[in-house]
Amino acid sequence: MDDLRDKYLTAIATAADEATLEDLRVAAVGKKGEVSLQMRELGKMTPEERQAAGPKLNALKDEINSALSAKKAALEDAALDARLAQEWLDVTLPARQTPQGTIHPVSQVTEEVTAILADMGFAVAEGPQIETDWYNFDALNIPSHHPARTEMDTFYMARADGDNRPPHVLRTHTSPVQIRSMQDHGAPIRIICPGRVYRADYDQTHTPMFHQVEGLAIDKDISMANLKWVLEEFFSAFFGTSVKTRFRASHFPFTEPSAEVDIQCSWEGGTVKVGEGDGWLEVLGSGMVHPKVLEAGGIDPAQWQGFAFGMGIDRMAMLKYGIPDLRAFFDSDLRWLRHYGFSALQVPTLHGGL
Ligand code: 2NM
Repeated sequence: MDDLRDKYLTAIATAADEATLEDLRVAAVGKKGEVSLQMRELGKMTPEERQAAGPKLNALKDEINSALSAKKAALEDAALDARLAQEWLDVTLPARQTPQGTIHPVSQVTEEVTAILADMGFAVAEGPQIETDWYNFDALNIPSHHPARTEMDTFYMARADGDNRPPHVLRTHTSPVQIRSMQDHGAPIRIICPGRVYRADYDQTHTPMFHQVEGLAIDKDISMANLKWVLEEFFSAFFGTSVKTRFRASHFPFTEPSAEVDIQCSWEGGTVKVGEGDGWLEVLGSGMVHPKVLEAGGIDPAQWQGFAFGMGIDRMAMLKYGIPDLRAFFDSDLRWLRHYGFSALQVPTLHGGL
């Protein structure tokens, strides 16, 4: 019996992990363990022999059980110590600094433009940036051979070989949102669509992603005169001074007639000032929505008519806030952002800042 005691107490003391300990428990005091088997032998003994052996076996079983639980506790302590040594954390260290950004000029100007036009009764509409070529081109009366449709100008979404479904594109203007809005809400309608648009173009004055806001007003008797009033009112509110406009005849597939709009400016010492002088700056395209475009939007051109316009937000931000280089807009340079960006307190309210 002393052999058994030495064997198990030594093995328990040197066990490396809890699995080994469990194996030892089963082998010694489990149902068919060595100590248990010896206890079963007690039944075959004489009362005298049993008097001598019984208490010793019970004591051995107790001793092994306490050695097992003591070792188990020791192994758990060691595991916890090892984990604490690994996962220590110095809570007295100074907090890591998160760089503080600002409101980007594009966001600021989008808010300003939206606030002014919303005050004139235009609702904001949004839509997908990945469009079908139907919404981006066909619905806008852009013919299938038009250069704007080529991969030179438009980003086409990748296609698996043999997939002959009509292609998807990154929208090249926000007009598809206006088609969707006409289909969803019908006429009359007054909306603006601000958002990101994409064209395969990158140089001093073009980035492959830029921002646009387009306006649309459809009713029974909307005319170019309404367009002119809205735009002059808009530019004066946006630049904070009365701004003259000049309409020049132009051509777009989605409007007829079409006009490009210039705003009054002066050019002095290399800087442009809007609302003074006798120079002109082209900032916007517009016109009366083409009957085919109304039809694509599910609106009857025999009953309804209206104007649409589109302008570049990035360009408006450069003009209003004197930002010289367009490409710096999308560099995510914190120093640039701290110089040209805005604080939350400068977000426009029509009653204050504008
Ligand atoms: C422009 C110029 C002229 C325009 C047309 C439409 C629509 F969908 F209603 F037909 N939205 N925007 C439009 C018209 C846009 O951007 C230079």
